[in-house]
Amino acid sequence: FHGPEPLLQPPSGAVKSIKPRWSGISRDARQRGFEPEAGLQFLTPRRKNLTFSEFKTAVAKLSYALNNHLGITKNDVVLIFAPNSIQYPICSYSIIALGAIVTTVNPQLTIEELSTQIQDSNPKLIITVQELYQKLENFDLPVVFLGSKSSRNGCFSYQDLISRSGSVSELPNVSIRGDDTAALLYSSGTIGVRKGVILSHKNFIAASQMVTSDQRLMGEQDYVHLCFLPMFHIYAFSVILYSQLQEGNTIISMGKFSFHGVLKNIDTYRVTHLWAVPPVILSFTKQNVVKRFHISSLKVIISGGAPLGKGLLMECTKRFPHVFVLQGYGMTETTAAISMGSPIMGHGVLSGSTGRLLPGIEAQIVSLDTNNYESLPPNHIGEIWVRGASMMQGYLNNPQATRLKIDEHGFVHTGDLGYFDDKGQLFVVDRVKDLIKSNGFQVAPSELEARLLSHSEILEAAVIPYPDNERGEVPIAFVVRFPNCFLTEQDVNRFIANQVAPYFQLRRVIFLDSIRKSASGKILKRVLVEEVRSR
Ligand code: AYL
Repeated sequence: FHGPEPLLQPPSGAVKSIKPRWSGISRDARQRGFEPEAGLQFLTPRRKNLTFSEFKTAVAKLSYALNNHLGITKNDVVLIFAPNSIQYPICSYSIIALGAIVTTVNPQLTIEELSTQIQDSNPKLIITVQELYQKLENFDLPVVFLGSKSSRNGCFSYQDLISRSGSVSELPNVSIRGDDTAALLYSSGTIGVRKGVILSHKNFIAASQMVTSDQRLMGEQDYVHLCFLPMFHIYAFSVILYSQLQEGNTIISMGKFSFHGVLKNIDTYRVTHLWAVPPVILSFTKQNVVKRFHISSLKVIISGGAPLGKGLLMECTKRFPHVFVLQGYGMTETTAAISMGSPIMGHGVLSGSTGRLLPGIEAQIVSLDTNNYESLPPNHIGEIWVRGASMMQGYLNNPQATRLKIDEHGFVHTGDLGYFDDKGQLFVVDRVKDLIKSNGFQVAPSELEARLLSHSEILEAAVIPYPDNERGEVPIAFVVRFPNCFLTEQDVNRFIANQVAPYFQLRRVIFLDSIRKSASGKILKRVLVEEVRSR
């Protein structure tokens, strides 16, 4: 299901809390011919754009219906199991406005994985689309379909619920405190079990203030953010939806990433900001930009979610010379962003760093070699620990995992390896657990992956450790070749051998048709470990 590609469009200062920037329709939107009809409109699933006041009314109507017709009240959990759409943020905020808790699910999860999340989070209601219903049939829970009709008995349709709310246009009057839970987002579980991350209202407020602080310095502008990243994931949920809507920016919702679709949307909607993950940057650098699209509106491309080699960043900058290509770093447990490059401050630009810490975040780099948690000076690599108002409240039903992640001083132990340079720019190297330890030396798989990707015949690459009796571990590589390329294992070995110390030469190269990635662009290393075992 990737339906039509709707968009959220802000005018009318209804949602603004600081100062109404939008009065009527924006200049830019007018030029683009998005002018909405006067007054509030009845929302139908086919409507393709929304003003801020229409958005607020839709949230008010849906919260009213969730409360009055489906009995959802404060602290109840509601699960959204759906692809990106214009209704996604409406549903999320309707739940949160009631003081209830939203939990989101990747539509690609299997029934078993879904079942684990349902047991853990105990939702009272599921919001989904017809196409995904098959996976939900065996759960005895009320269901709302995002659409105009519900084809099943005992289920409700979004449209029906909105209609039942009549003339309601104000948000529910519920007492909500900053520490109340707003969302339960599940960590990606690329290595271990997925855990429910408890995020409060205060966490989201802090995160969105941090992420948009830079835009405020840039002055009043009509920014347009493209959202093809999945809305169920913290990256899109916090950094794009929550933060940009509260800032009064336009969001263009895209169902699924395609290079062609992205260029077309940049052209049509004059997109200024594009949020991406490394595989997307990779596809930008390895495909030709289609000349017939006008992409001059694009100002910033931000990559995050997984390591991005400096080589790729440079390549992408060459492809889009008028654009700042930057990195952001964050995690679900920190309500997304910890650090981010800034075009105005000039940090993170072309350096390969993830920028400087966002305002209000403290960090230290802690030595891996000792057990006394020594804090390291600039240019020394260690584990990144962070603290601030956007740190999670803990993991749901898992006090032990919570204690391991957040210490008594409030520092989140990220499990990531990195360092600060002299200018305070944070470089994220890789995950501590993914490091390959060979003969007492350590190498980050991301470093070898970046070297492999610099080969003109290699489309995708991944490196994992492999047990070795003599050396402890050795690196092995998975490579996807460009179509019609006949690179051999020997060629790849030779290419790497010329660049690294002998103990980091590849023990084996396995050619694949594709490499599976998580929603946030992380290589699913456990899938690769199984792949090696099966050979
Ligand atoms: P989760 N470089 C290297 N690794 C990264 C980076 C980066 N720029 N960003 C995230 N990661 C890895 O919970 C890192 O291992 O959230 C981190 O612990 O799915 C893990 O991803 C967290 O994975 C933003 C805001 C990116 C958010 C995000 C992604 C949050 C991913 C940029 O500005």
